[in-house]
Amino acid sequence: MRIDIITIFPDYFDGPFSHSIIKRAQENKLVEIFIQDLRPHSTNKQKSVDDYQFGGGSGMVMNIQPIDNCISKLKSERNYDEIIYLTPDSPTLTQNTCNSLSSSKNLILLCGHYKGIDQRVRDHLITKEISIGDYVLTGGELAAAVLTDTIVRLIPGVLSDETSALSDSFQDNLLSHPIYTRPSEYKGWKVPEVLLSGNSKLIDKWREEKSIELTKNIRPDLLK
Ligand code: 6GU
Repeated sequence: MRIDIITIFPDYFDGPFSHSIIKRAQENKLVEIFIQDLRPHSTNKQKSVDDYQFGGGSGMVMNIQPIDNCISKLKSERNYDEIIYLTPDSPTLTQNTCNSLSSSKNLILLCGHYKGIDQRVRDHLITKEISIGDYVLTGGELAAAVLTDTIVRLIPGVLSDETSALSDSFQDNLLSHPIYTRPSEYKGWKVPEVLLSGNSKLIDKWREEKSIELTKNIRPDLLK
């Protein structure tokens, strides 16, 4: 898979993809992540990428020209499965969306900024819009990093234990059961007896019951 992230803050991504599983996925050529700096695509002298809103109102709006230029160049080089704009005023990301995006070959992620983006970008250049939750971030970069992480970990071969993505919270609309490791007792706090029993049938039953109980208490909306 190839992911191109279009941003006005290319340095932002020095951190998120340089560690642990996502770093190894790139080293193993399971994914290539390219950070595309938007500003050089601006054709004006100041290399500006935003302007005032028609009709008045506070906040700057990202121009269509540099974005169109950047997306057009990328599209001339390969076909993209989706061109995604990260913005809070759009459908919320779910594990289902992550699952289906994880079989893409090429993706573009566009990070929004300022007040927003010229609507014509959304109408004519973008194929999918995603929010990562009902709260507002200062920009789309963090959301793009979140989306990239959720997708990359689902690419076959990225997680060492193939089953571990399948047992994630949300894959079956249930939260994960509690997990423990040694010691079996710490400061008098004990690990549930059943997990030490060696009886895998009982353990599976306990885990399923705990998953359902936790989901009922914490995320009843998932059970509907
Ligand atoms: Cl995708 N962008 C911003 N700026 N804020 C968000 C978001 C995206 N998703 C949730 N909040």
